[in-house]
Amino acid sequence: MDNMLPVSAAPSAFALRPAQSALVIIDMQRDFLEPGGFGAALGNDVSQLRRAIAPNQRLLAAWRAAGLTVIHTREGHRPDLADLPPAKHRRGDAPLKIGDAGPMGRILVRGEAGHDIIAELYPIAGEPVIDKPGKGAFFATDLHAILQNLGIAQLVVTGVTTEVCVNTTIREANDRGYDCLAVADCCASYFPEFHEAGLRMISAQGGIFGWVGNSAAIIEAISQRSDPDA
Ligand code: TIU
Repeated sequence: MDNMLPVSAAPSAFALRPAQSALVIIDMQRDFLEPGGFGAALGNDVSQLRRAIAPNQRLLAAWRAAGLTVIHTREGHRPDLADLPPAKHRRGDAPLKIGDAGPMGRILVRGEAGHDIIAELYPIAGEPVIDKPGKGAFFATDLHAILQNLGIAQLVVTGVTTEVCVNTTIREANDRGYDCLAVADCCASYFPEFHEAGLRMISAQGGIFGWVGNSAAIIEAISQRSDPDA
């Protein structure tokens, strides 16, 4: 039986069981975090998201050092756009749409530079990367099967954006029976007020979708675990 590490969180302490938990880093892609990508094409200020990079680097380093499961996701589409719903394609009044050529290649298309994960958080060998066509990481992907095969029951969720892909993924995970801990300082939105509201929606009503905590508390907990004297 895996040891249980209490992590300070809202609405109550999260009972982290490291061997049954995965760090799920949502869509930390150049298309969302760097100028010229999908986020910017939608009219957003990408600098709002960049504050989450350093906290994610610290949490990812500690999580890897403890030997725990890491999963990355990327939002994007096939080069032929056959998996792009016309409704999603039409949405927004941006001059550049999904599939159009931008400064980092075709917007939100798999295999293009902008679709890939930022260098600061790049996956290493053995860390599954989930390519997803939607906002939620479970829709039309093999994430649930991968988590089941690994015996994962808890998700520690970070990434962008708080109210869109992070929230959608946590809601999907909640309905599939996972306990989710959203990491506030490792998530970000183009809209600070949506970031705050997106987190409150998770932990409100006694944790209707899960828990909200901070990276420092998680790092402290898992560092104690890897310390033989702790
Ligand atoms: N636009 C926006 O806030 N987000 C997305 O389109 N995708 C993700 O959140 N990854």
